[in-house]
Amino acid sequence: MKRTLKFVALMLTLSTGLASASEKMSLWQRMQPPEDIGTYGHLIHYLFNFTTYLNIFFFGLVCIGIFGFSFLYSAKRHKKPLYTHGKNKKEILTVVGIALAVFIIIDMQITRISAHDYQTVFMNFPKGKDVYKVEVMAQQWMWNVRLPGKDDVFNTLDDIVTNNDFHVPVNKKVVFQIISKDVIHALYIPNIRMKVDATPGKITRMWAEFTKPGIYEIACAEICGTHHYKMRARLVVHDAEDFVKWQESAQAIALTVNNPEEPDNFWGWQWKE
Ligand SMILES: [Cu+2]
Repeated sequence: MKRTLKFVALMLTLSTGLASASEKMSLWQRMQPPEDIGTYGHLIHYLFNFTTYLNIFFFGLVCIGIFGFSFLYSAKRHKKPLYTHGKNKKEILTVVGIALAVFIIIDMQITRISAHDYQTVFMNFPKGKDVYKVEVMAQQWMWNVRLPGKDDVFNTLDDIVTNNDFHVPVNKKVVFQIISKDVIHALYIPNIRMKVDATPGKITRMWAEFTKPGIYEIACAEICGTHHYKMRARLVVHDAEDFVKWQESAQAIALTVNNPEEPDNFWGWQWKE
């Protein structure tokens, strides 16, 4: 009895605690995806919604079929069962017709949209001097972030290196080149609806343009070991003025801490255009 009371008391404390933590947001708000701050987040959003709504629609249709036919053809209404094997021409044509229509109108449409976005946007990497380059090395359990510094060349003494801390300018094309030191991780930025695997021995890439200054979250989206959860990182999107200030201070620190005697600190690579 005492134990039960204790349990109820604990549950009550927990539930009130949870309630106060989420007071500011309604259930509906909490169910929404994080704010989209990428120029192409809407493309992924669209495809995701398209498939979700279609699934809901077909789920409803199947439910209506199952429960509707069970009701219409129950033993009460149909004493004598009707056996059909769906072998006549009309039945076969109906089934094949519906299957083909679903495949052409829905599946091929989804494939067409995603292939188009993939080719024209996500794999169409910006190049040149205006690109803001970031090298990322994932490891158990941390994100190492490297910026080329003033000389725009990686693995030199003026590189800015941070841990679990990403800094990018607003409204600029940002390219991430990613690698892993140990196991497979995945760089996930929910606010732009993008993620890409970090694989040992192979550089993967992702690019984006952030449209709103602020502080956002980065996560590892691949179970990578005991402390996988620790790979929660911070993404700071700076406005133009703020960015210059941050860059100057980070550059100054980098020049004092980068030690040429420690080759382990120079894990970067030559940028792959
Ligand atoms: Cu990880």
